[in-house]
Amino acid sequence: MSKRKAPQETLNEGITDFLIELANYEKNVNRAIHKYNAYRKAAAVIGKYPQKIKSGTEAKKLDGVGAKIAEKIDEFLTTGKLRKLEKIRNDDTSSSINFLTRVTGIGPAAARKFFEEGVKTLEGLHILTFVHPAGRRYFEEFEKRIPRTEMQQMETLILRELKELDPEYIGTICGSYRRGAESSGDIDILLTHPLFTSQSEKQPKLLHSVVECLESSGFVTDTLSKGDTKFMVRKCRGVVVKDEKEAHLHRRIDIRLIPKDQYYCGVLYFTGSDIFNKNMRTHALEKGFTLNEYTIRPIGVTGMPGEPLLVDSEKDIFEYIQWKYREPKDRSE
Ligand code: DCP
Ligand code: MG
Repeated sequence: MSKRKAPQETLNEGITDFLIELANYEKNVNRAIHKYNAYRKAAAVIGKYPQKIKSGTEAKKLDGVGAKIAEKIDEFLTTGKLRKLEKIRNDDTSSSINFLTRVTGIGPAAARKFFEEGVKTLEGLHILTFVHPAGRRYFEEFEKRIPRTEMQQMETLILRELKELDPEYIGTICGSYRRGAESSGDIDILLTHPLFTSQSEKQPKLLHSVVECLESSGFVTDTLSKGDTKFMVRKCRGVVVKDEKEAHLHRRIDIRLIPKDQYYCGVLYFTGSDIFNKNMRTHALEKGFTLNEYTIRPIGVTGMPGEPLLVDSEKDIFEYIQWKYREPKDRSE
């Protein structure tokens, strides 16, 4: 998963940018996840709105834009800025914590702890040995979006390596790329293999051999963590890019090995978007199911979730909850 949501290029870019900045502030500095969700949701609907918004009242007609956000939109449209944001940007605590959360490996809680211990800058971070060196070394490179053409090349390269290693592997590049985005923050790869199910023994070797293969071909240069299902590696050498400067950039690759029977719940979840996932989970609950990144389970009369249902495709999940199937490109919210 990438650390930052990049600003979307739309008609209402100015508005969606400030909403996303406010969302990140609420998440990283205040740890106010509901406010974060509200800003993200508003940014998503406004991002999809086909006209240039001229007033808060106009925006308020959209589902997800309330009175307070409408007021901010008015302020932004009339003055070209937002006092609240100016204040946040000038505040030492907020800007330092926000900054620290941009480093791979540092979440909001750790960022606050570092800040309280006096670490405010990347320089300060260099003395912290427990932040993974790659998270610091490639800090700036990881903030650069990956163009779709490069994503496509990496997809081809990775799927080819998988096939050569063992044709039984199934791999999907999820995330914003699968939703058709013109650029992505990272590469989210989900892997499975028929030998690995939630009932079988763990198969860490299935993941390790893929990573080793990508390492030995020089594609992957650093590995962030070697757990048995979660995994982070990166690099983009061996990829032809338009801009020479981009040929040397390191990219974040997030690889996860998932049991075969949970694969499609995983693919659905990691395809996102996060807002779409939330809406789908809410709909599932209304229909009496609990859905997460691993399983879909019916909720019984006692209110307890039952056994996971059999899932053999994303479509199965939509069918269980009686929701019309949506192609990945239509899953922004
Ligand atoms: N996800 C989620 N809730 C979260 C984090 C992630 O539902 N809190 C899911 C939906 C995301 C997917 O995981 O689409 C991948 O996470 P990313 O952060 O990589 O998001 P994207 O791939 O959508 O965007 P980007 O292009 O910035 O990587
Ligand atoms: Mg991503």
